[in-house]
Amino acid sequence: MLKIWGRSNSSNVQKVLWVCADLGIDFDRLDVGGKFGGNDQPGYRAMNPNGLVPTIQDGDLIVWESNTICRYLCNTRRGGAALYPTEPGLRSQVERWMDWQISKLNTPLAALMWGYYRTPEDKRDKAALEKFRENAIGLWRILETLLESQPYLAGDAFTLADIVTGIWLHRWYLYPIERASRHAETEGMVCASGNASRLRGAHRRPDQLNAAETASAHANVTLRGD
Ligand SMILES: N[C@@H](CCC(=O)N[C@@H](CS)C(=O)NCC(=O)O)C(=O)O
Repeated sequence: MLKIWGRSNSSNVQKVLWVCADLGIDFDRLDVGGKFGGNDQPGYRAMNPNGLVPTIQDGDLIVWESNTICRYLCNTRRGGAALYPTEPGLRSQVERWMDWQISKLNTPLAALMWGYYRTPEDKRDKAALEKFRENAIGLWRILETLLESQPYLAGDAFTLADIVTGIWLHRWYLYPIERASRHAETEGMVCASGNASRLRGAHRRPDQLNAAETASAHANVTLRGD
């Protein structure tokens, strides 16, 4: 059986759990990282030298890096091509948003999380947090603009692109910040558009989750542990 190391309140673990839920993959998950620790142990480091979660084991194979794990699961499990199309052109549309999530979106969204949930109020760098907030709004606006003309990030169907950005969109709506830009048009795009809420809503699919992990993508999506 597939083994997953990683606490379920980690954004990167949640991507993997979401894929498992959608594809009906059974797994054993071990709480590692955050308050559970274990990721600094030599045994864990031997699997994943970064000491980060998630890591998976499938047979003899160890895989780390959450987006890579998501692609691997889609490549090896029945039904995976729906989330990760095999046609090269369509696949590129999924992969570009997965790369974009890691290279662009992750930076301000993670910084806001650390700034608000890992930093005491009197130690927060308010100017930096404001910059990250504005940066994030600009990035969401890119998605909003795309979603004006198509239902999902890679086109007509829900894919890994929506999953890896969706976990951050969910958090974005939990942050104690003003999500609207100072500009009415950005406010309209980021906050009022049904597209944002559709993508956000995609995260809330408890019917798709197995009983053991319902909490991971639903009630147990907490910011503090990330
Ligand atoms: N690029 C890596 C990042 C992994 C990562 O940063 N994981 C965080 C949790 S979201 C982590 O392991 N933090 C240390 C901990 O939980 O103890 C991936 O996508 O898998």
